[in-house]
Amino acid sequence: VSKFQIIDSTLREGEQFANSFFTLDMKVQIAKALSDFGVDYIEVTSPVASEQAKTEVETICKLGLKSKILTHIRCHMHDASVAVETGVDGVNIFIGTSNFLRQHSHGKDMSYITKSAIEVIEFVKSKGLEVRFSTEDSFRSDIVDLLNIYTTVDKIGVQRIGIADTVGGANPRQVYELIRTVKSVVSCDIETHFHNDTGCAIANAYTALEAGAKFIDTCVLGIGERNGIVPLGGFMARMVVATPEYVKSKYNLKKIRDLENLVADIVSVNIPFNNPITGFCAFTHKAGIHAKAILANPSTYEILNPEDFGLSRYIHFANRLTGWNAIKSRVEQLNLTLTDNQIKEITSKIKQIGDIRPLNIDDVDSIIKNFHATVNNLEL
Ligand code: HCA
Ligand code: CU
Repeated sequence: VSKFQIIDSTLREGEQFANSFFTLDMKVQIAKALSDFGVDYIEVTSPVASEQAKTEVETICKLGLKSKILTHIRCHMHDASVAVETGVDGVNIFIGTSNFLRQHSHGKDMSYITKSAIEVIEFVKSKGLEVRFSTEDSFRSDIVDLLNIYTTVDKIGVQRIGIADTVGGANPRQVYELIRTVKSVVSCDIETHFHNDTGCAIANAYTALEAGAKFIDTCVLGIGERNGIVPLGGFMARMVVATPEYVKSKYNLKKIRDLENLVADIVSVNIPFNNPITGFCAFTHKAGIHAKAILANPSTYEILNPEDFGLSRYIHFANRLTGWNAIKSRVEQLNLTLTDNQIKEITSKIKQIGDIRPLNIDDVDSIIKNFHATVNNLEL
């Protein structure tokens, strides 16, 4: 899984998310934020999609970002001839190879697909640009068709071939097998694209790397067609555990929160409560047993360190599952002094009330302060 690279498609796949409406200025802001975070490639909507789309690709290419810029096109000479003039570093070509797509989408057979793939790839290469060739709906395509087309394009000399789970139905074991098989017949790198319809996108991306893929397509917050693809933040959570030095030295993890907030704002969604890293409770510990251990050593109940992302952990002490260690830490935060026995007494009061109704921080703070005032005979 080491030395993977990220191709972020927030500005292409992400534009296919139901809520997305990107102005040029928004696209520029997102592209800059992605580059600051450190994604290796940024994939942008095809310049033939509309007049504005063409301006967007050209403008983003002129920003001089650290990330390389790709545009995503159909396997057509016309699309390719427009794409190579935009200033991109490379072109991501795709075409549907499953029966579903051949019958209900473009209606072409494999020999036509192969012929046009060769023509388009050779043309893009002749312009000195990177080329990737991907089959859409790879997991429902015939394996013989896939291996034929991949070996053909590999011989012409593409940088990467792409494997796409367009409908999000693949599971990690299928991913491992397909990538292993393809890897055994090509010499170029393998890129993957996983939709998240069945909740396997991150797991599939990770397994793809284990099987020898090198490039993973992501989107900020996973936005894309339907419920989207591999989310950049969640994928980083997975990878920082798998390969901490590489991830921390290469990607600017402290920018994840701002990047997600930027995109969430632009597409008018909230960060999901259970989002890896940035969900509001991602580093909140609640049960007394957890709180005690976390206060002693955070790694007891944390696989991710919030500080790596510029975030902090939180002990949720205002509830009936709380324990006296959590309350003690709150007492210290309030700068009060009480004995352990006194704190245990307060804790049982809090638990009694917590059995009857939800508590908030203010409630608990008042209980602590009243108790403190009483034992010290102070006026509040
Ligand atoms: C689509 C295309 C695609 C392309 C993936 C790729 C997919 O919108 O249907 O270029 O590898 O999911 O198949 O996003
Ligand atoms: Cu897709």
